Amino acid sequence: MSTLFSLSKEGSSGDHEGLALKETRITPIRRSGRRKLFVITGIAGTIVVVLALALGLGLGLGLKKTSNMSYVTTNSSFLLDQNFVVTNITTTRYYEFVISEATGSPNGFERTMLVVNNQFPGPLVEVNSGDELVVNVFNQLPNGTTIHWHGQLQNGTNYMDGTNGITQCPIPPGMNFTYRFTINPSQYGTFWYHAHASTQYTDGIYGPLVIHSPSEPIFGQYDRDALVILSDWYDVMSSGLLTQYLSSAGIDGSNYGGVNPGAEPPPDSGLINGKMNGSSFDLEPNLSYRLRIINMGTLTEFMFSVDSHVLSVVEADGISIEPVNVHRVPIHVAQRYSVILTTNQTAGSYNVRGEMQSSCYKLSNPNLNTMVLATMTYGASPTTPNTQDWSDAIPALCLDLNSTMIVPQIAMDPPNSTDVVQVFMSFQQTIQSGGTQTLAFMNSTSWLSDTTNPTLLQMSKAGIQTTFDSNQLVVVNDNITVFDLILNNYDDASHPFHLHGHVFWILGEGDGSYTSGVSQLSTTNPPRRDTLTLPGYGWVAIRFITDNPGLWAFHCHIGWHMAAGLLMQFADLPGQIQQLQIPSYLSDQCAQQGGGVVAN
Ligand SMILES: *[C@@H]1O[C@H](CO)[C@@H](O)[C@H](O)[C@H]1NC(C)=O
Ligand SMILES: *[C@@H]1O[C@H](CO)[C@@H](O)[C@H](O)[C@H]1NC(C)=O
Ligand SMILES: *[C@@H]1O[C@H](CO)[C@@H](O)[C@H](O)[C@H]1NC(C)=O
Ligand SMILES: *[C@@H]1O[C@H](CO)[C@@H](O)[C@H](O)[C@H]1NC(C)=O
Ligand SMILES: *[C@@H]1O[C@H](CO)[C@@H](O)[C@H](O)[C@H]1NC(C)=O
Ligand SMILES: *[C@@H]1O[C@H](CO)[C@@H](O)[C@H](O)[C@H]1NC(C)=O
Ligand SMILES: *[C@@H]1O[C@H](CO)[C@@H](O)[C@H](O)[C@H]1NC(C)=O
Ligand SMILES: *[C@@H]1O[C@H](CO)[C@@H](O)[C@H](O)[C@H]1NC(C)=O
Ligand SMILES: *[C@@H]1O[C@H](CO)[C@@H](O)[C@H](O)[C@H]1NC(C)=O
Ligand SMILES: *[C@@H]1O[C@H](CO)[C@@H](O)[C@H](O)[C@H]1NC(C)=O
Ligand SMILES: *[C@@H]1O[C@H](CO)[C@@H](O)[C@H](O)[C@H]1NC(C)=O
Ligand SMILES: *[C@@H]1O[C@H](CO)[C@@H](O)[C@H](O)[C@H]1NC(C)=O
Ligand SMILES: [Cu+2]
Repeated sequence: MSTLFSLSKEGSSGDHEGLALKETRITPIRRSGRRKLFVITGIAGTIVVVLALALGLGLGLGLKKTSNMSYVTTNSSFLLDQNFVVTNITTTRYYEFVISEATGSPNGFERTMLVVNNQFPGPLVEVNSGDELVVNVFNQLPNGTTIHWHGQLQNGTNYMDGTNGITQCPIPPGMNFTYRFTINPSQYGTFWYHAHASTQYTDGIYGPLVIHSPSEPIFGQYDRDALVILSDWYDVMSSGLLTQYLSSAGIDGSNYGGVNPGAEPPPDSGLINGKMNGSSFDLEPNLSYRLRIINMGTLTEFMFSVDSHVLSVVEADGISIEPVNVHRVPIHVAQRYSVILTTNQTAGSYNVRGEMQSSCYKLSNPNLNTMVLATMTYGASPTTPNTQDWSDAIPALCLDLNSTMIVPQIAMDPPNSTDVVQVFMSFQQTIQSGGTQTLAFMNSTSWLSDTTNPTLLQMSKAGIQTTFDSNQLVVVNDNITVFDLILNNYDDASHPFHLHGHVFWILGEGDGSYTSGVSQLSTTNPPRRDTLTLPGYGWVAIRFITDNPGLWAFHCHIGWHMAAGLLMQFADLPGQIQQLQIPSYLSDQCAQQGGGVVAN
């Protein structure tokens, strides 16, 4: 079966006969030749998977202690340095990243982790808008890896986007890749970086990227900066869980109330700044703090709050917004919000809460404590807080902060669209030799990375290419196009979608399927961001301009879903791709791939 994309010129009629809602999930479709690594046969294959997991646990509990792997460190403070000079005079900032395995126990359970510079979360990268950023990544893992700079426009440097199979090949073990790019002068706010190969970031390869600017509308309107990194956490390596997730039987449901092929592994814990229930924010009284909240998790939407403190939301994904007061902020995977918190209540200690929205999972984990706590203290010695949570109910909708609350301070109406792309995402059972497998689809394509010939290199060699192998859905358009992208969800769960290399406008969202001319769209200063949540059995309409030459992933940021294929690509201005200054070591590393190992 081959799925080749050619640009649909007729625009969207909004209808999609034959794809009835709720029926798609179980439509079996026949595919072959995919994911041989994960194809298992009958009972024997299941035993192999189970044994592999048991072995993994054994290693985790026993052998590891005798190895000479170093122990991860976690910073005790996540306050930003007040002496960082925010300026529009640009400079070059150098970082060295060593990616390696290490032993750690963020939730009290010791395991092998994958980390940057032996730190978890990874080191802070702090720059001004317009700075050049140089990060040499030295891969000391036994597997290939890449580092993606989430939300960076990478205008003219698509090859520094760090996306396995799209903009580069995995950095081979023992090799370096130097990421060098200019932070777009128009960008500031809260970002992050993470591994973009298979589900590696789930094991710990992630950290914050803060971009300052005197031009940021909220610059100078608060006293101090602090990071709040939320993540979900597993007791075992993600690679084993991924093999189970993509297997015929699915995740071993015995711990979770039954077998459910296609259901994501639910996490074992949640973390705030790399710790379960142990982080502390030691603040000064009577100051305003900008809390930069980043969800670096793999599956979980969090509801963030601080007892007795109203939060004023001022940033969403790097865009300053009109301040809006809330008690709680919902934040899905890969999203960021900044909130201003004023330390003007009674001196003492307060609970900081990251409540995991486990109702969004397909499988529940009875051992998961969904209320992740940290302690905020000012004007007193820290004690265990006995403060009360806000009493307002949390809607179990698994949705974003209401769009009506996201009003960009720098108002910008989008230009009129010149083209429409409609896409349907679904999970479908596929038939493989000897079993079935639940994969994720954008239209009829389930993505599989080409780790030896990324689509960017294909295009840089071939010029304007419009046909790709059957695992790539690529929208190619050689003119600057203003796209309306309509994404319809045939799954009951919501999905946080991220578009690389662009900031998009959110024109609308709703239940059911989008209907042209009926579904409400807004083009008056709509929210702009880089990651949004597509509602379960719903739709979103976003608008963006294809003025950034290169290949850009558009994918669900739930690690399991991307690895199951929930990714498509946009090729902007392919006529300019051959002019990109792709470093020769990028293609050299493609020639050095081991071959055969499928690593989405
Ligand atoms: C840089 O910032 C200074 C002071 O904040 C301002 O006067 C100047 O116009 C800015 N320069 C540019 C190029 O933006
Ligand atoms: C952790 O602490 C070290 C040393 O104080 C500092 O260099 C680094 O930037 C800190 N990392 C984060 C994420 O704050
Ligand atoms: C390397 O990849 C293999 C195959 O996916 C996996 O079994 C193994 O756990 C990975 N190792 C690390 C350290 O990620
Ligand atoms: C990779 O980078 C590290 C740190 O800069 C350096 O020590 C090492 O020699 C480099 N390795 C290779 C293969 O270039
Ligand atoms: C959090 O940690 C404190 C101190 O170690 C402990 O008393 C408390 O029971 C823990 N709470 C949870 C929910 O784990
Ligand atoms: C605390 O600060 C917030 C935000 O500035 C303000 O709305 C509130 O009234 C203040 N409360 C007290 C007790 O001063
Ligand atoms: C904050 O300032 C007010 C008024 O200046 C003062 O009464 C109060 O004690 C201060 N709060 C703390 C915790 O120091
Ligand atoms: C968002 O807010 C608007 C205006 O308050 C309201 O009409 C709408 O129902 C809200 N949407 C959701 C999903 O809560
Ligand atoms: C954009 O579309 C609107 C509504 O269709 C139309 O009134 C307007 O003239 C268009 N603007 C431009 C610049 O084409
Ligand atoms: C996805 O499928 C729909 C319905 O068949 C079609 O209209 C649309 O053009 C397809 N989108 C892409 C990007 O191929
Ligand atoms: C790009 O635009 C030009 C002029 O409007 C048109 O002739 C050409 O067909 C367009 N190319 C594509 C690939 O749409
Ligand atoms: C990228 O740079 C080109 C050329 O300077 C410019 O026309 C385009 O608008 C830029 N795109 C973005 C997303 O910054
Ligand atoms: Cu998803």
